[in-house]
Amino acid sequence: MMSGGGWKVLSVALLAWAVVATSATSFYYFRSSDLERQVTSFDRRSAMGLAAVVVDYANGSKDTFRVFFQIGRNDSALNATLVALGDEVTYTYYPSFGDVLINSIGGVVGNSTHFWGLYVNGQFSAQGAMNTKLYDGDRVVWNFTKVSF
Ligand code: B12
Repeated sequence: MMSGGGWKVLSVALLAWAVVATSATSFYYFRSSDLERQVTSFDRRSAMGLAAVVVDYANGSKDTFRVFFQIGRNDSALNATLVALGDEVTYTYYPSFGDVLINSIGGVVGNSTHFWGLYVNGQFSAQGAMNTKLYDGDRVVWNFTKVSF
């Protein structure tokens, strides 16, 4: 048979245990969802993509390169082109567009009749190479295209 004092001690101990257990549970719950969020965003940031960069000189000569890039980091068509071709590419930055115009590839310079047209997955890009974002599996084609205007 427990005395009145004994019950009191037991109740206080149980109450203290309930408070500690509840605080610990919520602490670990929030900690784990925070970690989960960090892991998911790390995955998203570090996801890799693979693109093909094709240079079509429109004279029967074509070069193809495979370029890895990091989604959300260096995923522009310009970056893939520079990784593939390095200093074989020259370009001019236009602040008004916040983009670049590719002037020459492999020593072949755009002129009044031909320019280096940018295509992604067969579509003529509506923006320059810097603002054209790539996704895994994309195919970038630089085609020495006849000016039609
Ligand atoms: C002429 C022209 C071209 C010519 C420029 C050279 C020349 N011989 O004149 C050529 C054919 C090379 C060209 C190419 C492209 N062009 Co262009 N072009 C134009 C156009 C019709 C007129 C520009 C112009 O003469 N302005 C008058 C002069 C006085 O101003 P300027 O600032 O000095 O003009 C220069 C720049 O516009 C620059 N330029 C031309 N096109 C582009 C594209 C980009 C991304 C940049 C950074 C600069 C640039 O070249 C001009 C002459 O030096 C404009 C449409 C328009 N109405 O503005 C589209 C325009 C500027 N072009 C455009 C695009 C998308 C391209 C391409 C990326 C298309 C492609 N998928 O290949 C390519 C560039 C690819 C590469 N090699 O990097 C877009 C730009 C959209 C954007 N906000 O980024 C525009 C606005 C057309 C449109 N509405 O879609 N283009």
